[in-house]
Amino acid sequence: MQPVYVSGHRNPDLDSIASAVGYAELKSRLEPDTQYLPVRLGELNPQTRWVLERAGAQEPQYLPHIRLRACDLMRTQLTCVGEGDAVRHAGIAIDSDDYDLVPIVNGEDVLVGVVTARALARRYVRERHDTGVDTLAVPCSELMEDAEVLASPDDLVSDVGEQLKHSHQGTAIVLDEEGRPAGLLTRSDLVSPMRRRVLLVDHAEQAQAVPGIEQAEIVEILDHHHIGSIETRAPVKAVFDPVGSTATLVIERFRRNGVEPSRESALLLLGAVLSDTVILKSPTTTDRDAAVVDYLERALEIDARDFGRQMFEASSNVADISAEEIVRRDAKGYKSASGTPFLVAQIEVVGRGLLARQDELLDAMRRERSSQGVALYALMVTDILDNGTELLVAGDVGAAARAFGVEPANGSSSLTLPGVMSRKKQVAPKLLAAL
Ligand SMILES: [Mn+2]
Repeated sequence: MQPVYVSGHRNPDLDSIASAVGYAELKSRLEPDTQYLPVRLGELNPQTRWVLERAGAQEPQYLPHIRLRACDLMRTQLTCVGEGDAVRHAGIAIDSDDYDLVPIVNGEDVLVGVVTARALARRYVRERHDTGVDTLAVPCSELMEDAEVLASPDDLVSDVGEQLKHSHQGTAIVLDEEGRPAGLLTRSDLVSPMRRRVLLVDHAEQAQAVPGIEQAEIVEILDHHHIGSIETRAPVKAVFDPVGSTATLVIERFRRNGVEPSRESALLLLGAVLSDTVILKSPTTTDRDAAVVDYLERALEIDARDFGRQMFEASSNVADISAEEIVRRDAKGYKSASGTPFLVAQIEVVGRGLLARQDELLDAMRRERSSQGVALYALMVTDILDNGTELLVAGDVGAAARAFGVEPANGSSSLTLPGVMSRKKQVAPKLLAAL
């Protein structure tokens, strides 16, 4: 039986990975006859890697696509016959396996050709007729021909089918890396092929889903976003429940079923709730997210807020990134009402660690300001946990200070702006009006 892949969205975040791992664990425990396999659709972000490491959990397997592959459909019950064996053995194999051909292999079990039922019949009839001699004792190598359609286990069934259409043999031989037959695919296998199965967590948008989703069978959707563009052929259980994270829904289902998550999954899921809700502070947070965090805090015997803060600190670590890159990588250009060009960059941090590099950052900003020919270059150092921004300014600090109605500390090039988080809504408009 093929597994059910449990998949979050592309460019996976922690919630997508943790929910896939956690929900696959729960489903496997509830339905032991089905294998639920968590997968990832891309590289893990630093936050996810940090939590996986803390939890001692495995990185989920990478799933490049969910289109049907030769290995999903091929028949693995097959008899191969040695090239030196008598043709009689090929006949027996064809008869017992009910294929139209039999793979012929050398001493290393590597495919060297095929003997087809048609060739066998033709030869037998002709020689009986001509000579009255039973020819079934000659070696297979005498009757052998080249295999017309060869495939690798990962080849797409649609591609193999296309080749089979134009082949007389009507059967594809799937070879492993060493060239040994691993399975067979016949034309009749392609008539109404099965689909690979997937359970979607944390998304329901076709463009965010695993490539080939339109060919797959979606068995369930568990999500906390808006209802997206996914289409299904059959009715499926689909949940779109607006809580702070999909991990919240996963933990609620563990509890409802009286199942305790493993320690690894519990820590991953806790990280995911804290990540999506910015430690229960984002406006999307609900009481149910808080209840799940309470439960996990007790189950894991850890301080969730402290864990969350460490998680954000570890993943917002920019110590290794140069000042040039920090001031450049998320910079947006503007022109004020009076025609003054300026740039505002932003970096999200946790804690005040980055501000120790203030002089270095300001030097880089001054260089950028002159090379880009702007009047003012600002960098928002935004603390996502403390809900505030330290605005570093290269240019007329006094003018920027007046725009926000604050006083810069004596001789300082930085403004403290509590509650300011949004460049678009809280910073750019003020500078656009004031400069
Ligand atoms: Mn999410």
